[in-house]
This record gives sequence, structure tokens and C-alpha cells, in this order.
Amino acid sequence: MLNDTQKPADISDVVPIATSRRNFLLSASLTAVGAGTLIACGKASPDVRAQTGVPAGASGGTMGAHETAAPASALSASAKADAMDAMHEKGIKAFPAKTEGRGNQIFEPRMDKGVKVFDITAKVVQWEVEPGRKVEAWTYNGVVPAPQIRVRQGDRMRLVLKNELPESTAIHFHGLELPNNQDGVPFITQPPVKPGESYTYEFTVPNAGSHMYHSHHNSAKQVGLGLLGAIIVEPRRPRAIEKVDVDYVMILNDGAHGYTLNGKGFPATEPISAKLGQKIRVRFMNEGMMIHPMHLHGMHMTVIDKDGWPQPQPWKCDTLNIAPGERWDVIVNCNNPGTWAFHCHILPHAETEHGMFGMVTALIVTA
Ligand SMILES: [Cu+2]
Repeated sequence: MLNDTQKPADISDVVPIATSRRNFLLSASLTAVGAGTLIACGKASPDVRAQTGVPAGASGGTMGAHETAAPASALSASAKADAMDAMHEKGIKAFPAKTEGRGNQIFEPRMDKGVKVFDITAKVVQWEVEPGRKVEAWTYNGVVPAPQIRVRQGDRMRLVLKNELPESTAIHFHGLELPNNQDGVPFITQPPVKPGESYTYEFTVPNAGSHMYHSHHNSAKQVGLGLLGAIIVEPRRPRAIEKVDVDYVMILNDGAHGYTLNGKGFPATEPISAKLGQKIRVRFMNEGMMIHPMHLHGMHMTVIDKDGWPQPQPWKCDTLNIAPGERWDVIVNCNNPGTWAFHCHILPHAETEHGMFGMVTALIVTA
């Protein structure tokens, strides 16, 4: 447990919360909250990263602990509970909070003699992750995640990358089994694309499934800052189980912008909506550097694909671990009406004493 003298001097600078909430960062909880946020801000040392694999429990049940350390003038337990509950309620009531910018929208290609052409400019923008929290983002076409590419197996596609970043870059098509010279890895398959330069990729779309495109140059930084997006390849012959009412791509990230779902942290994350009886497909993709076990309340998920490959047999779960680089496709039969929490179950990625944040959204099933 930290006491005041051990408290990091800059904690108020790195904890992205309203000033009024800072009073709540007391004793024990500081460890978990501070460390989690440092990682979220990409400022953590390897040591701090190692520590946070821990113990969601380290941040839980701490009220009693600082009760003893608190001065006599401290609020009563019930007043503290009320203050904490009010912050939790405020966060939930704000959901889904409006923020500027929305990524992961369908990318309409332009056609050039039968080739689907995607023009992409890599550039730096200010990106609103949560209401009022703007960060520097490195983006494809100004949004995080990048526009969602949807093509069919056998399509001819071209992607023209213009680099307006202050660093060299390159695009890797993660999961696509391409000819070697289209793989997008500087010094292995192509030269880096220098600032101000353009580079063209062109290929016939091979294997179907949920894939990603992202930077493969200085990538811990560049992907962490937002150079990532989904490339969905529709199969030539869809399976019966793929017939769904809602097809939703959920990209997880844990880089410089904190814990995000499709470029936003709760309460600015987007709820998934369905009508009772409808089927939804969720395509989880992890562009981060940590594992994220995604847990849906109220209904199970049926796993159909891993990294775009059909499972030998669909299988059921309610918590599905998504490791870095992985894509998992699941089907949910929306047979239970209500608003259901849907979140990462590494709890410091989803909740603090101040309420829910980061990797939290909801599945709303309306009767
Ligand atoms: Cu997580």
C-alpha cells in the first residue's frame, strides 16, 4: 500500500480524471489505479507493466484499509460510499457519451477498371478518447480505428498509402496470406515509406475472415497511437451460421490512448444494439500489447472463427480471452432482453473507484 510520502508526485498529471475526482485517490487504491493509468498512457516502465498483471484485488476492498490511515476529520463511511456511488452513477448515466470523431466506419472504395482502390493518408490528429480528453493520434484518414475495409475473397484491391507522419511507416495486412512483396514489413519485404512519400499495395484478396491492417514500423508506438484498422474478407461461400442481423467489429487497444474499444474509452464507447431474437456477430480484434478477456453478461457467445479460420466445431463461452494479434468471431443469440454489461474482465482495464472506464460497453437487447 502506498502512503502519502510514497505517492508518485505526478499522479494527478497522468490520471485522466476530473479534479473533483482526484480526492478519491487515496492510499491503497493508488497503486492499481496509478499503475494502470501509467500503462494506459504508455509511460510505464517494464517493471510497472509486470506489476500490473496483478491482482485486480489490489485495488478492490481498499476502503477499510485507508480507514485506519485517514485523519479523524475524514468523511464517515456512509458519506464516502455515497460519494463513490455518485461517481459510478454519473459515469453510467453519461453512457454512451458523445465525443468528436468516429472510427471503424465502412470504407467505400473507388473503382478503377475493376480494382477496388482505397486511398489512405497517414496523419497526426487530435482524437477525443473520452469526453474532454483529447490525445495525439496517428491515424489512417484521421480516425481511430481506421475506416473498415470490406472486400470479398477474389477481389482485386489496391491500397495507396500517403505518409504525412513525421516518421517512416508501412502497412502490414495482418492475417492475409499475400505474396511476399505485399507483406508490408520494412527491410524484409519493402523499403520504409518516408515522410512525404506514397506507396502502393495491390493484390487479389486471398483468405476470408476477420483481419487487420496496421503499421509494421516502429509499431509499438505507431499502432499504439492509432495506425490500425479492420479488413474484413467476405467468404466466397458463406456458412449458414454466418447469417446474422448485426455484424459488429470490436477492436481492442491498450497503447498511448489507454484502454479502448474502437478508439474510445467508456463512457464514450459505442453500445451494440439488437432486437430480441436477432443474431449478432462480434469480431474481436486485439491491436494492443496485453490480453483482454472479454466478458458478456446475460447471454453466451458461440465461437465460430479464430484468426479468420472456422473452428472445427462452434463452442460456447461467456468470457473469451483475446490475445495481442488475435481475432475471434462469435455469434450471440439475443434471447435475453435488457442492457447487458460487456467488458474486459481484467478489472483494472474496466473499473476504478471512480467508476467504469476503458474497455466497457453494453449489449442492448430490446423486446
Ligand atoms: Cu483488458
